[in-house]
Amino acid sequence: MVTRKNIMSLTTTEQSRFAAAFQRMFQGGGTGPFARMAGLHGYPTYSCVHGAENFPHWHRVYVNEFETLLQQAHFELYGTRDIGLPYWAWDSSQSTALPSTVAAAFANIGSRSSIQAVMGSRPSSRESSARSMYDNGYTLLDAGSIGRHSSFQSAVSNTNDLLSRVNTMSHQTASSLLESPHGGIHVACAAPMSSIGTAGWHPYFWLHHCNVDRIWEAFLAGRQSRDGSRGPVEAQFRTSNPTVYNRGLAPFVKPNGLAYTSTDTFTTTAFNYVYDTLPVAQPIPCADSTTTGFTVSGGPATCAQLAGYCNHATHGPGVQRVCRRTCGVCTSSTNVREKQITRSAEILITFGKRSGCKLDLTQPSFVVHFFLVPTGTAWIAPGHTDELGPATPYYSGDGAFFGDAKGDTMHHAIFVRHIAHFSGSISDYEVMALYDEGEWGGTLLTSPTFLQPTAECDGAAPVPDASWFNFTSIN
Ligand SMILES: [Cu+2]
Repeated sequence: MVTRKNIMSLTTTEQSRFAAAFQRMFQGGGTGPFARMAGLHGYPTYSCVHGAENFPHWHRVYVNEFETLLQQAHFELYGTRDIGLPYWAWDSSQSTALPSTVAAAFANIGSRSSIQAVMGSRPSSRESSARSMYDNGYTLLDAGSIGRHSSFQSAVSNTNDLLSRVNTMSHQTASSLLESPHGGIHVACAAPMSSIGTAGWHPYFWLHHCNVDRIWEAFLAGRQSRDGSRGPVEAQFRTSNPTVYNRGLAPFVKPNGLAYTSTDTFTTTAFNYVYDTLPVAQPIPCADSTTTGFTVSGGPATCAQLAGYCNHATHGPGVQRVCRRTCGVCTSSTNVREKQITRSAEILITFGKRSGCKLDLTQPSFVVHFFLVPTGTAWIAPGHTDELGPATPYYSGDGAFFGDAKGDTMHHAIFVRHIAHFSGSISDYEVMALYDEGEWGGTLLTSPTFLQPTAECDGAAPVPDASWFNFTSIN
């Protein structure tokens, strides 16, 4: 049994051994362990499961297969398989950084020569995101940039909502509420993490999905503590969605040669690992004062110190946007984010259409930002993602669509989900949406011109209207 640990809590020796074993997986290029695992998610094999209730189950097996190969590499180097895949605890504060040893090991993975060596051959023009990764390589975003992305902040907030009700949530709700912030983290990490086809080739993918699995484990443990065992939560999946429950988690097979199905995945000990700790719901911290990007009197500016600058008439819109984004949420002494809308009721806003003109996974990733505007109120749409934050009037957060420019055309009806807090009755509000293409610093569009034509739309691009938004009470 191995223990999966927070990557920030690894000892110096554990850090360097993980980094060395991870790098060793790149040996063998296009047929080596890393390429075999990365290629299973999207390009070139597209085996991943998204938008279905067995999303956590398929990824649990997938991440464990990667861990097994990591253990093999560790064995070749150190003569022991005693290493668990570390997780990136993006759900809690101060967790978007990596230890310097690991960061150094990851630094050159995206360089053009490195990515071309591990991919082995150039993707066809049909695979536009994979080809772009091969031709250009990529730069890993630093932790601060990822942490400031609105999708990251919404993912943390929505995951906290999930964690606050792990004992009572149904299997289906938990699965879909986990997938949505999971996609937000993908989008916040930018290309190639933001495309289904290329995400597996990004080193953060493995640490991210380890944490997604850990959050799922917190849900299973929460239901177990209420129900006395994991039987009832599994029975809920089996009886309400038998087709998906019984579906093989291809291409993975058990040691006995039979296909894994969801029933094999309800404990981690069956896969020979445990987590050091499981996440619990916690208050959302304000942006760290050191990440405001400003200095006052030679030191990092706190939000309280910045307030005077933010309101200064001579500072341009760029400064003011950053101020609103990083500091609009601070209360000076407690450093705790204030919810703009009273937390008296919560709903799930679902964006997407189940029939007719709809999205599919060939759609590139994007973000939908939701505003709950009291009916009859004049509303001026913000023009830039920098203007978005909990202090933006009527802003309730966002949901990320994690798709791909090209690739699997078999799956459909992927939905963006967002939990909104509001007071009164939802019928007193109008939901407004703005769209952006998901990269840091984007222009906000009132109409998503980047949506791709789909067959269901008779070859036209879908145009979302009010019928694309659904509300479900989750109280
Ligand atoms: Cu993912």
